Amino acid sequence: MVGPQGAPRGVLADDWMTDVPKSHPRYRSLVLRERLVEGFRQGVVVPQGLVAHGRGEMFDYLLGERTTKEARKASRAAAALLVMAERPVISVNGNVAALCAEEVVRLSEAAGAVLEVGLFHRTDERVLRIKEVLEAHGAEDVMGFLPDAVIPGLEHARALCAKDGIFSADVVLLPLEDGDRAEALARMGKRTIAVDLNPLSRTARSATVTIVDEVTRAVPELTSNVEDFDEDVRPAKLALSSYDRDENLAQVMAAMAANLGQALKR
Ligand code: PTJ
Repeated sequence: MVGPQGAPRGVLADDWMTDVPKSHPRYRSLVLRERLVEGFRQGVVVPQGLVAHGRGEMFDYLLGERTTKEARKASRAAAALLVMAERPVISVNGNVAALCAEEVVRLSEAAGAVLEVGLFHRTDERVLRIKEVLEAHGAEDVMGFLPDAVIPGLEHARALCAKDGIFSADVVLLPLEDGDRAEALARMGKRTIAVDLNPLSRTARSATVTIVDEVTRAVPELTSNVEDFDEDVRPAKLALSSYDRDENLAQVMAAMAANLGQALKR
């Protein structure tokens, strides 16, 4: 396979990037794809990340590509976990860095959370690039480059973590993940927040709080909820106690099924 400029296999030529006109009915969705392709060109996103995004897009389509009331409720509960946490950490992978680095840095500032790069397809070069992307948006002290701890019970590279980061966190935000780390962190007694468009995924079903929403919508919503709770823990506690993960996931699936049902009637 060669690119349009005769680029060799695996190397994307400049004009693989497409200028998406704002008038395009699928503008937002196409812009997110462009961000991922750019992230891939820069060595931030792995090819598997492009596939993972496609899976997410499918579920987002069923959701109507909007933040549902269920996602808003989960986001309030997640914000509650973050404001009540002593040592919150946000784990950042390649897709998240490419899609919403700026928003993630803002969330870390609002929540007083550490940012740690945690990769499934880990190389030192990628960790460094993602760290640089976050730093370009103002992040400081990004962890993950020199891991000095291991999450017990995980056999892949995502077990590697920072002792002062994920290893000693009490609450960990895990956007776009596969489930075994969420389960392993739960075994360590940590509370976890997943952002995952797939309500059936293992992560969605094992996190303490799961926000079923597209990550570029979910992260700013979470930041504004954290800012809203500020220091007052009473409404935060209420948001957490009135949230039931499995009930919330069931409602999300019902909303997806209803959207499909509507489409069948047309
Ligand atoms: O950067 P790395 O090396 O850590 O690798 C990142 C990927 C995403 C490749 C890795 O974590 C992976 O393989 O993840 P999975 O197992 O494919 O899970 C990703 C989940 O995120 C799936 O359930 C998708 O539906 C969901 N997802 C994909 N894109 C989005 C999303 N959820 C929210 N917003 C999205 N944009």
